[in-house]
Amino acid sequence: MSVEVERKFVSNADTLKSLEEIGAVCVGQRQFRDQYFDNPKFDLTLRDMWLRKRKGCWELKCPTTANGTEESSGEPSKAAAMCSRYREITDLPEIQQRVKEVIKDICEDRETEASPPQEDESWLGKINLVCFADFTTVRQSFTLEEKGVQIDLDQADFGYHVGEIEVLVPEGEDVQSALEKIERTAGKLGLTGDQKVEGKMSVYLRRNHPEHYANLLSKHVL
Ligand code: V4E
Repeated sequence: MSVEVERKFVSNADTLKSLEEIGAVCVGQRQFRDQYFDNPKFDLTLRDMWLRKRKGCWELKCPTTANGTEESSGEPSKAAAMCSRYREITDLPEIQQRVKEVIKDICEDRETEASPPQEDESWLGKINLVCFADFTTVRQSFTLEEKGVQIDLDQADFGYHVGEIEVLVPEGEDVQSALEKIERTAGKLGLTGDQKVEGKMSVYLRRNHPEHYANLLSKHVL
């Protein structure tokens, strides 16, 4: 398990030039389809839990609390405020267990606990999980000399472009150095704004599920 720390930024026609200027190296371009799942009441996403299938693999992103020096120093730094951090779980049995813990709270009459973790998709139906978002992204990825920093430029098939600076932190390690790496990279790229930039999902939900989008906004999930 690891914690993904990332800062999104507006990517435009000048971004590739800026990346070249700071010595970023393109390590490839790939295309993937993301399918996100939740029950009809959106019990997962209302808890800021994001279950998705990408290239045949399941991933669950869950909130994590800020840790390390940023917390002990009181007010979060600007770097911390601009970044999101999520625990990423990729082990299917653990994903199923965590999802069922949440859904079980709400649908206690459903027989999910006795089922062994399954590789097939019947577990989705048993807890009423349906696909609520389905889109494809073309992603160009870049690395920097700064160890562990990846920059992705995403172009979603519904017409939204976004960049992200990302550092993966092994579970239990301090996120502070990841925040510093991201802040340094943002500085090199000349990202001066202090407004959080919308992710693909946010834009997708605003267009396709406006009521749920408003609900997530009101609960400060987005
Ligand atoms: C919406 C959301 C999550 C789902 C994944 O979103 P995102 O990180 O934008 O997707 P992607 O394709 O870049 O994933 P990656 O390839 O990096 O794993 S996870 C958390 N959220 C909520 C959220 C938020 N509240 N604020 C921001 C800036 N982003 C996401």
